[in-house]
Amino acid sequence: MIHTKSKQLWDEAQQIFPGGVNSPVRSFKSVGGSPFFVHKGQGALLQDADGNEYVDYVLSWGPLILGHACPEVVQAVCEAAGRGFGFGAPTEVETLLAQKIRHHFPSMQMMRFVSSGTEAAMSAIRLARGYTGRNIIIKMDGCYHGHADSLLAKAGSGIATLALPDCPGVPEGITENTIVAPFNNAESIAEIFKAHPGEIAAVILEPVAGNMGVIPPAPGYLSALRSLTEKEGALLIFDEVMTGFRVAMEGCQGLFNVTPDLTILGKVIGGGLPVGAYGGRRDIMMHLAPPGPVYQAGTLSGNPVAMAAGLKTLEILGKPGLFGALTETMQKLCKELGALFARHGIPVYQTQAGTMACTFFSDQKVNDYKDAQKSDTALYARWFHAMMQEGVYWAPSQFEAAFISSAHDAVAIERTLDAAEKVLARGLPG
Ligand code: HOZ
Repeated sequence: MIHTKSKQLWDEAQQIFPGGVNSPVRSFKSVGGSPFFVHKGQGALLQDADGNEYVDYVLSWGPLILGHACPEVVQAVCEAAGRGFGFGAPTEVETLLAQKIRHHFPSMQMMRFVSSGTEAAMSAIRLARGYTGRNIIIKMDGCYHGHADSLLAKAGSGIATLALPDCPGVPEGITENTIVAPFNNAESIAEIFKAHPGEIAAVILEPVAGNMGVIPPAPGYLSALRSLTEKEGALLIFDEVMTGFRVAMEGCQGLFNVTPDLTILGKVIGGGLPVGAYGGRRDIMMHLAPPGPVYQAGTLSGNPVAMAAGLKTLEILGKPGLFGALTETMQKLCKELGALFARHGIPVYQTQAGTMACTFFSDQKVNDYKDAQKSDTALYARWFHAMMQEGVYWAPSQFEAAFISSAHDAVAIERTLDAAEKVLARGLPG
């Protein structure tokens, strides 16, 4: 593949954007090399600036569950845009999207739209602290909830010790109210509550982790967190930005039958446009301004064009049988890929949750972030580049998810498996 134009664009981008990008992972820093620049997307395919075509399993990091430029969604966006791009005033489409979401997430009795998952997570944390009058938040190692200061924290020296900043620029005073625990370890959460009685405002997690690769919850883990938080008077917050309408139409809370107090959504609910949301029990949400004292605002919140994209996406996604078919396609792809890796003697540990999946280049089970970090990231990088050269775009990091769309038809799947066979038959020499 030739990437002449992309390399020229890359040189220009690096002059004006730190690392050449507006968000880190797309820089290819995790896998080496330099990124191609996208010219357009259509269905399951991306076309780069040099005209190269790829079957896309990133799908803008999950939102495009109907594929790129889905005609019905494009039409809904154009119609909305033709009525104005935004007003800073209420519009009916906001209510329609919220009602559609609540149909699938009944725990979200009330909700608030914002413009990103980060904004939704930081707002939910503030609301949990305001509602409980407590300060400490427990998050899980390897779970990502956006880049709000209090959530950019790494584990302290012991299980119940307060967290340390995970990057410069985050004052210790901020992360002193965050405790980081291992994912899939309910005993550690019990220990933290025991060490901090009456101080924990909330436990926040991705119920299926998607930002350390895809790691499902261990049996009973989510229900144990539900029991612990209920007993201790803390809120349980499910960050379903990635898993919402990706692992199931009812998210993890429906799939695993564990109801959180607050839920954070994003990605699919915006249909590819910038939308985040947080919501939950009415008695909690009514603590938000204007009815309550907890402040949160956003000029572009509930943007009608973005709302239209999300509403049309969920209307189509909710058609009988569609989500199940998508899940089956992902299952088939994972099974076939697993057989290819086995046939070529490459140990991998595969995970799947609905329409998202991950192939850890590891010869052992991956149950938490420490396990995930034992993966052979150099081998993953060689797989990534070899597949890209064959016209398949996988996530440019071992610690991300692969996503599928309704546009990933049999042709796209066969192209993917043919590419994998070629790549693995050639080997992935170090
Ligand atoms: N954390 C994002 C996906 N889960 C990566 C976005 C980016 O850096 O491009």
